[in-house]
Amino acid sequence: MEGFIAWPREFAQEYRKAGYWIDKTIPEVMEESFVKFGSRTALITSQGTEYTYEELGALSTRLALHLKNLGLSPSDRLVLQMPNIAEVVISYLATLKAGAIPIMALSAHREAEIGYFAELSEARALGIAADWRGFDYQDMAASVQAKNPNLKMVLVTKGTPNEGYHSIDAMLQDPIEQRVDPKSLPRPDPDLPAVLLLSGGTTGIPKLIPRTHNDYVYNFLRNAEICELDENTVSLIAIPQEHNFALACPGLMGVLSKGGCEILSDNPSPQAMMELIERYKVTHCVAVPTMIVGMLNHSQRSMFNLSSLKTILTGGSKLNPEIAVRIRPELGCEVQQVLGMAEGPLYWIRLNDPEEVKLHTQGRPQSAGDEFKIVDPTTGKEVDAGKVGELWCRGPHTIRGYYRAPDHNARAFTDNGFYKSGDLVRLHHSGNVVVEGRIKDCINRGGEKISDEEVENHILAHPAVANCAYVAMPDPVLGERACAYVILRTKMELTLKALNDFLLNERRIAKFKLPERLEVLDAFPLTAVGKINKNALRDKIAGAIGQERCA
Ligand code: OOB
Repeated sequence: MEGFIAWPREFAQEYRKAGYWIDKTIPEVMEESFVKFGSRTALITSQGTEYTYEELGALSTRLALHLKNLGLSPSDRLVLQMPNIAEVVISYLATLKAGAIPIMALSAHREAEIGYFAELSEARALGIAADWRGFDYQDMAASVQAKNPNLKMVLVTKGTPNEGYHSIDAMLQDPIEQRVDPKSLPRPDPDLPAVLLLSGGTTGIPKLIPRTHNDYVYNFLRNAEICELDENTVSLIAIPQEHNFALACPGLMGVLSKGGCEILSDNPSPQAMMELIERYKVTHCVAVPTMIVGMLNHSQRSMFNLSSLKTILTGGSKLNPEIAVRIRPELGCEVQQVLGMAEGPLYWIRLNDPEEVKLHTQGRPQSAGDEFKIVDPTTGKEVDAGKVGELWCRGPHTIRGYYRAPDHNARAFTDNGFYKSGDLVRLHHSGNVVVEGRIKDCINRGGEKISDEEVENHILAHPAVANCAYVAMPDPVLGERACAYVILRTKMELTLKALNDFLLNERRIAKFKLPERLEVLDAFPLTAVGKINKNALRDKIAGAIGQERCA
């Protein structure tokens, strides 16, 4: 596939020999579960819909046949953008069954992001919910289509489709499998991309991450083992289903591979999460640290029966040890940390690790086939044991390159295929890594990653702005929020509201990327080589916030 970088042959051979790659496609592995666990409940949504394994299997095959009928061909890209509703799961599985490649967008994305993914991937289809939380996704689809003639097919759920668009709900009602043989669905090559994930943590504009059937199947099967999932697992997912953590770490597919049940919720508030934990006797809760803090500090926590909870799986941003120690005494369950990346690397705590390791480190590689180094990013030489350096990773579930991004790949990967994560870590004496910071220019807003450069480009388009720097400021709830430093053009004025109105209405970017503070300067501090000194700006805003809190 053009724009996709495969693992070198000798590595592929080794990964097969070691049994990591089993040459099954994602639909094949899922189908085994649909047959094996037939009448068990596979999925319950916070909107109250429930599906058995059999039903999920049958409905996703039905929709796949309809997609094929509409002209979706093997390897076509489909941008999947839905909130946490059952249709996101069914459409994801159906896209794979049709041999097409879903691009896992977030429902928070807007025209800027969706248009960019559609253009970069030359997507043929877009799957959306008609409108959700007051936003009209069909309007957005029309604008994206106007600029992307490849985007022929818009598939719509939860509402009446506009003219020329197709109703997913109607297709799910129409038993096409009685007319078209499901065996006519294609079988993709397991060495080729199955899914395109979005990069969270990279420097620069967002990238698309090709995950192959072989690498992604291994990813979720291995994660399901590490998290000790089984048929009795009830897993609550209230982060976006399209996120790698929710999809495959072990996520939806890990739970389904073991016969468990996923509770999919579109409400990430601590109250809603605790209600669902009690109602469905949730055993495994997937949460970014902000959600854990929310549950721990919720004033009515004692009103909920959380006794079913065995483990909270957490990652996406750093869990402070002070929070980690409160989890067992206050929530009555274990915490299992993961340092994960959509690019593939996964460092997991194991459930039988000593307390010190569980609470103070972010884990070790999921696989014996994973290699990692902690290096001085300027020289590429490994740092002394226990010292902080950049984490570089290579292995059977770590990509060798972003999709259609040759220039960036030359910077983000070493010549021998290590992915330069941009995360600063140190090796704990137990062999686990501890995250100490990062060198990549992005903001981690409660686990949601935002690229500085992407938003800076939008801010620079504002007529009042001469120059800008978008930097992280510390936040007690989300860990970080974004602050925009700007230099204004002569005689111009700008308020945060005016800037954000511009970003939302003119540039049409996702709301979670909006700066939450605006600072106007006459000049920026510069580094020795004349670049904007972002570290100095980050220190400046952190200092200002610290002082305001004390005042
Ligand atoms: C997960 O994936 P992404 O791609 O959204 O973000 C990756 C970045 C990492 O490079 C790191 O900077 C940060 O998120 N991160 C953590 C962390 N887990 C991820 N930082 C500190 N502590 C952790 N435990 O965020 C992701 C993917 C799969 C599973 C879980 C999270």
